[in-house]
Amino acid sequence: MGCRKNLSRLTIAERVAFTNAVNQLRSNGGYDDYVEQHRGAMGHGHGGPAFFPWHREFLRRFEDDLQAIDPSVSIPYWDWTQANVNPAGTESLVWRDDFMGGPGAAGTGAVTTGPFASWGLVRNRFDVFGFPGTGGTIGTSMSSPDYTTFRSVEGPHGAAHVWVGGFMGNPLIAPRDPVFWLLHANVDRLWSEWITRHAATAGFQPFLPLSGGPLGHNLTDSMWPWNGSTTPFGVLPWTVVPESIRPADLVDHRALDYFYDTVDPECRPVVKVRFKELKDRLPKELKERLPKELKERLPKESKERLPKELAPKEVGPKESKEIREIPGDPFIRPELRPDLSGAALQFEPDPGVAPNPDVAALGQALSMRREDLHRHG
Ligand SMILES: [Cu+2]
Repeated sequence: MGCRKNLSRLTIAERVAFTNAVNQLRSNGGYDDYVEQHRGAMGHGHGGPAFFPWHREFLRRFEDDLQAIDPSVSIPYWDWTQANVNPAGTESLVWRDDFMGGPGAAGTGAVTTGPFASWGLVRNRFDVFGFPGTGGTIGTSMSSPDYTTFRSVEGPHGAAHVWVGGFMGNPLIAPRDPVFWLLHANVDRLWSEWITRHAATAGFQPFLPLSGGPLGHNLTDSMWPWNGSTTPFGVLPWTVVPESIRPADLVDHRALDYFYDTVDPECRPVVKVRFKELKDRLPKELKERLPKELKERLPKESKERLPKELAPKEVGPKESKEIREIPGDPFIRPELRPDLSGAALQFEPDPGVAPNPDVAALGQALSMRREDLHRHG
């Protein structure tokens, strides 16, 4: 799965990851095959109904190749109907050194900046704060539930190609400029948005015609180069096993396991507003739900879980009263208290025996102790 995001939402790390993967694919020799496929598909994937599904499959394969290099990468889209600048309006988010590089140089049109500076790209000398526009035309096409009307979006897409110019202005070599993928991700997003918007319309068809169109442009026609056909030329070696890829296989982008931030909930941008909503909503839900559960379940559970010997014993009023009634020393039960009566402590010296001074002293001490106890008893 991957989220195709508006390029203006990419982090610096995401920009770098994307351009790195594209550069690596080119170093691996896997990039130029795509340029060739596109060149061969002038009649197959352009100027007719198959324009949208053909490029969908084209992008999906390219994205697969990028993800084999870096699984975190998805193709960002360039919404060319609006300016893509930083909030202060001081920087372009497209034509910058850590992304697509700048416009072409005066005279030659050579692109000498950015991650693709060594590719020998050629572009117009456009204003990096400008943009192709065409949003009004696209909006009109999008509002119709009829595919034949919608697919006139191919026109504004062409205007964007021409605005970038250079390689991009020439359909035979347009994919040589990596901005091609960003422009076409936007075309693909528009198709997805249009389908989502009109899917509930009675009799809606995400693609037409079902039949009667030129070969390769009907719903269940297989499309070159993924059908093994050698017209206009064979696609070996990059597609070894002929496959039958038809427009019908491509009408649901979600089934192809990628998503758009403007269409799919999985991909919606997380912004501060959403966090604030969560913050406001959570305590409310807690009030509504959790206290009830706490009352009914949690205390009961904790009592049951407590070992028997640790469960608190109730102290009855009688027991506690008895403890308080013990006079004197509360730590000795009445029956165990020593007999401190006068008779028990009476000491009479033997008359036949000379008084032992120690015994006399002991008797004196005992008498004093007896008197002391009686006073406090
Ligand atoms: Cu194309």
